[in-house]
Amino acid sequence: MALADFPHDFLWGASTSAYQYEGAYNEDGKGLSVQDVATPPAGTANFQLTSDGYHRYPEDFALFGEMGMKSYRFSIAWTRIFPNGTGEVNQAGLDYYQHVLDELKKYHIEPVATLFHFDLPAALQKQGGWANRATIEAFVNYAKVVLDHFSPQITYYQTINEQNMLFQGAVFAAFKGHGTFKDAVQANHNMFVAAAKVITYAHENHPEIKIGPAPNLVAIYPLTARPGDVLAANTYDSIRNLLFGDVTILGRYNHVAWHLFEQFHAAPDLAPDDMATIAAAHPDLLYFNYYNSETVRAADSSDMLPFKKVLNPFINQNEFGWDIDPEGFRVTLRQLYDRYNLPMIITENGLGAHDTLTDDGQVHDPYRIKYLNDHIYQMRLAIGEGIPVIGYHPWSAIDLVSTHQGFVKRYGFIYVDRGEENDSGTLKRYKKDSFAWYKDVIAHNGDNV
Ligand code: BGP
Repeated sequence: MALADFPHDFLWGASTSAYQYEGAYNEDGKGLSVQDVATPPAGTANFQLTSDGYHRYPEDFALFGEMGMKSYRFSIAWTRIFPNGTGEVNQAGLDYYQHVLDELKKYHIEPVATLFHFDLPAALQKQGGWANRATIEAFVNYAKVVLDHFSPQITYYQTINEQNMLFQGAVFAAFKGHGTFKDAVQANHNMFVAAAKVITYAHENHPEIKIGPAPNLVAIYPLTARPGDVLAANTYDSIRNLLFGDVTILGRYNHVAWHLFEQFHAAPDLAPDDMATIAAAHPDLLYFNYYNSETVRAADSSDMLPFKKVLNPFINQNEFGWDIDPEGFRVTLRQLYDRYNLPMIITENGLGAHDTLTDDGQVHDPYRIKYLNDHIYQMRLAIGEGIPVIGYHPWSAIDLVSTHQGFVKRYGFIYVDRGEENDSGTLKRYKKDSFAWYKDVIAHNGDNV
């Protein structure tokens, strides 16, 4: 079978997020986010300086332009716009992102913006965070300001990055005694309502906008063909993956997830209009992040949940223990298109590794090239099957601080010298081997993969 061509206007991009890339955590009126006040794991970098993108984006975007990037997926820091989450707009924050857009325009790079990427204003967290319904209105208010201010400059928006990972984090925290399962479910529900309101507002006021959620989605396999393992995989898929597309796109909770919440006496409290609000919002696109697949077996009596995550004996892991599964990417693309029938943009996909800068300023990262190449190949096969993937944004455009494992877990096409984990280093930028490779892929519109 001949390989399909990528669409001529395919968005070959790359991705970052504000709190991981910008630094300048307290400059120009920015308020503190939950990331700024969190204690990072011992010995790993915090989010105060990161790649210093706040000051160095012109230099970085010139490199993005050199790579030929067609689009750039980044996030807007809520705390730059509303330092405390609500209240007065911080004009300097809006101005900063205007400069970002102006600079991208120089290189004809399409902005793909996330409204909320893990960086809730700390002031809102103090009042209960997403479990407090007041956060819904705060988010909608912030999003309206952003959408109105930057329209029509930004077409592609995601509402919430990896809501499902936020939910999973809250569930695991609850099982360790921090908060309750019910709070986690309620916070998750409130995010659904907030995102729905923003989607509807965008459509009513800025019809050019293409907006949707950005969950982290994976292929889920049963460890064996034993029916109990298959059932466990089915349950896990419903709650870990499908719940997020189902509520946001289909406008309903799937039964498996809802039943599980009820079993734990944790079904969310619904305000009278909530489900109508959710059902009224129709995302234009499904954006999603794909890194790996996951494998589960049936739970035994000591397990809290009706599935247990296990290693897949047929799949290699990266040095941080994440499964590497390009075919799982195609499984996921097929499953999502079957269920939701929406065009898709990949907002993250990538390999975290310890890279080495050689004395002559090179970074040889064949492992990253292989990972990305294999995933792009599967995406190309999926497009050949008629699945409408319209953009791809590897994580990450440039090195930045990992969510949990510091600066040494690098993902970028561009190496940033941060010295040792907790030094600022020189912050000098170096092109990795993967930079030239991705430049070539883009120049050939993917027909060399
Ligand atoms: C996703 C997040 C990103 C990024 C990425 C890699 O979950 O959306 O913000 O951090 O994963 O994960 P990590 O940094 O933990 O390796």
